[in-house]
Amino acid sequence: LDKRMQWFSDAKYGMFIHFGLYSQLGGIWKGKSYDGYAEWIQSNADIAAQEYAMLVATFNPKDFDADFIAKTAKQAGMKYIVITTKHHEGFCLWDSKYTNFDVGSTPFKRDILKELSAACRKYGLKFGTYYSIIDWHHPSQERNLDGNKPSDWWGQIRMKYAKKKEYVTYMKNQIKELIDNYNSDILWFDGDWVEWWNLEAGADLYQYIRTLKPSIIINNRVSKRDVFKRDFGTPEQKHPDDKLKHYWEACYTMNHSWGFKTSDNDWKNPEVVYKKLKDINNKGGNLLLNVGPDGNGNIPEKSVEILLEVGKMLKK
Ligand code: FUL
Repeated sequence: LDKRMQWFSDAKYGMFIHFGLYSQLGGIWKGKSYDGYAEWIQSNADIAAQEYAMLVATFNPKDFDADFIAKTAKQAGMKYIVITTKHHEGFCLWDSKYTNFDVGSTPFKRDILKELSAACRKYGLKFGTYYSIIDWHHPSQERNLDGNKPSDWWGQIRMKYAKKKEYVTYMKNQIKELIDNYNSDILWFDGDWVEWWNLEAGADLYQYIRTLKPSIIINNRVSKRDVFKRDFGTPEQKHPDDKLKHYWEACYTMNHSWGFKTSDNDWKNPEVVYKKLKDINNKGGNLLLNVGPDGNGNIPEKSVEILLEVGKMLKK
């Protein structure tokens, strides 16, 4: 057993938060409701990056309450929180030195990561940061908007190879901010499936981060997930039937979408969530259960209800 992984394997249960510019849309663009994950709306509705970027001017989640979120997670029996600091859209929930496409440029201005990391410390929770490798806003990448959707839906993000080095430096600089300024305990990557992100690039990034903060825990999506495997596996909306030899954490939503979606009201019963948690834990895994705050920063009431209900069952 790896000492560095001890707290993680003891934790068993954490909160995932999907929050970004997309939270304002709730899955609707220009009056039309789009199928699929709400945080994917830029891609699903084929919105050009410049047009999408106008959402910065209206991002004002005035009800965002980090203390309430951390307190709720604690009451729910969770031991850590992982928040999307930068999802595929590229917008940063902290005031980054390396871009203006961040919360510092919104009317809201408040540093969401600063508030949430402080609240996590207050309630004795570990603080994790999700960071997407794919970035639909960064000039190094462009989505395929030529009208021919490739048959491989996931492959519609192109890297302009001349700018790849610049982007990797950007990632490293930002990740250093997440560690230096918010003392991130987990780096949770995503988007490793794109063809331009290879095993070597991932291994190099992993090493860089471990050097910055040796005790940090990094998910397997930092590199090609199925090959790289370290530090923990990340089955999504499913989990293995048997015990595994390596560390893992299954992530699940309580409805269907990760990002807030107005039309997505098909919530799991607290009993179902409780059973899932127990089953995952019995097989040696953690559950990372998602909430998607709306554009005002409020977690849907139904989510809070489920969290607290499951928390009660855990105390019995
Ligand atoms: C996926 C992403 O594409 C989804 O939007 C979500 O963040 C999920 C947890 O991971 O790969």
